[in-house]
Amino acid sequence: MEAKKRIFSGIQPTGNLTLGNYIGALRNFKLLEDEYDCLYAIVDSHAITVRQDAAELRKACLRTMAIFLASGLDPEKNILFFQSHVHQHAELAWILDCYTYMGELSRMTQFKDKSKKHADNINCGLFAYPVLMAADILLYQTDLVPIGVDQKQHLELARNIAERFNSLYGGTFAVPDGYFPKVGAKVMSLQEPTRKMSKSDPEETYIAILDKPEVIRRKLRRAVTDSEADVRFDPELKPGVSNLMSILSALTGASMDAIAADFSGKGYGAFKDAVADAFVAVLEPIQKRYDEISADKVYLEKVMLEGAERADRLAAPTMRKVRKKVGLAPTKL
Ligand code: ATP
Ligand code: LTN
Repeated sequence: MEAKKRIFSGIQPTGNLTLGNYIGALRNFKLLEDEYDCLYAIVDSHAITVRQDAAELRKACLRTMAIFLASGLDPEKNILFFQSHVHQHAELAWILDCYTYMGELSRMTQFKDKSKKHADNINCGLFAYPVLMAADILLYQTDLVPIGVDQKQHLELARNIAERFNSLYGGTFAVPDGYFPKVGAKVMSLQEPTRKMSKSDPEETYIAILDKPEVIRRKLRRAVTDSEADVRFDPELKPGVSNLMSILSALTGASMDAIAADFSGKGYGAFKDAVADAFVAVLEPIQKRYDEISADKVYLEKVMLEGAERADRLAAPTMRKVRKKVGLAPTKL
């Protein structure tokens, strides 16, 4: 039997996971779990590239693991773990730092955006963030990386680093491809629909996976649209309405034409209510499971320890190979 292809992806435990994280990443994680051999990490080391409150970050880590499980990911089929529990991520990142150019990292749009947002803390970790992400991926000989389009540039860099290393030392890393959702690869902010919905932005700009129905309805009623009244897909002229249409389409499978026809002449109020209903229908069962899982600390601990052990075993052969190729001191003479 042919071995299954390998998947790796990560989500930062920063703030509350949003509907963008769900549609762009989490939902695909679940869809891919049978066909591939999957590792899904909560990338806590990435989270400290911006200043975090330690107690809050610790809580967000566990919350994120509970959301992984509540969204249906099976911890037997998938390896679910915390990045910082598997030391090879940091180890490989250091080595890959030495094979990545300052110029390449300076061009990363996420670095430019985050540098603007955190002008008082433009640290080396923020700059080297994409190298740690490359290490996450390359450590496991990953074939496919399910991500939202905002991460495309980072994946491209990981591919370049892998190819550079392979051409210097011979085949060491698999060169990974991206896997992007067909609809909803970039869910936009509810308040500024030309910007990505982001969990580190203010509350009213996103729907969180754990938002209660009344909060979802309130946020949607306040979502920015335009001064017309027709539900029509036109991201240039009608970014707000088009974003809500994309989300509705991603959640229900309805085409843009069908959505436009359904709401023709009904105005934005009815449209927003329908979008809210679709959110609630998808999120309510996840929230119910979340409440059960997050109360079960013994189970959460078991999942995270087993995940880290399994990931560690898969990471070890790549790390041995890399150490040898670059000439680090052998551990056995
Ligand atoms: P932060 O605001 O803290 O930078 P984020 O909301 O961008 O976080 P990440 O943890 O960086 O979330 O992203 C996890 C995954 O979710 C990535 O694959 C990313 O591409 C995807 N993702 C994040 N936001 C969106 C979005 N608005 N639309 C589609 N996918 C998204
Ligand atoms: N950089 C990503 C999170 C992330 C990731 C990864 C995604 C870290 N390591 C490896 C895919 C594969 C982000 O900011 N969304």
